[in-house]
Amino acid sequence: MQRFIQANPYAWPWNGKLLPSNTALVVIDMQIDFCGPGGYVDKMGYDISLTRAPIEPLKKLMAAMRLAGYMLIHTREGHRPDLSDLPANKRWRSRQIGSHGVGIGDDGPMGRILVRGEPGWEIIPELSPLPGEVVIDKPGKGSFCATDLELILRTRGIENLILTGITTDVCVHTTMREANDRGFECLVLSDCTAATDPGNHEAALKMITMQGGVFGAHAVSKAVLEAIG
Ligand code: C5J
Repeated sequence: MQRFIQANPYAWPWNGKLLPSNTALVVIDMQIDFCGPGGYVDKMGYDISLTRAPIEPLKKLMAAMRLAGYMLIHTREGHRPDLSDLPANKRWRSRQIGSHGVGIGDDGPMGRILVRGEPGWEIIPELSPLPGEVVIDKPGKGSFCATDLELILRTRGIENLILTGITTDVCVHTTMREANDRGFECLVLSDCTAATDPGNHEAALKMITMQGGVFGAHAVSKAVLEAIG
């Protein structure tokens, strides 16, 4: 039996093979540094109400997908405490914006920004991973670069990825592009993602729909709940 999620520009996944055994929910970078007070995004002066918007829909979706037996994968962007995996240009650029030139690796109200083990680097408590769920620590924007994500997905027989989290235009898009080039079928959920700029969020979604779905498709979480319910 085929099963699809109503999505744009096509009913997803392409082949109707939507199963708990071949589909994973990926929750990208729902960390205090990106959506909590005193975190990196807050320090840069962006509005964290935007990056917090996905929290409630994600809570509902994660609960439903766990209940239905789907695999959940969480990611965290962050660097080693000695910053040996932080490219100098990434650090320099991160200091060009926001108050007092504080950037990645520097001290902030939530500890050192985007450094592993610091309070700001933690996933927000509302969306904490459950024991046994996969957590990927990534030094970059994409979730495949310098991680074992692809090995885990292939080992578990995952073909379809439902992508959520923040930010739509940066880490979600980079992960989607990396996944798409590796042959994974990607769906981005518009209400479970957000950007620090609403125009970028909309543009990032629109890009997915070009060329018949050049990177996959996008949908709202209600469509996923209906399909798996
Ligand atoms: C950014 C992310 N925007 N998680 N990281 O620097 O999108």
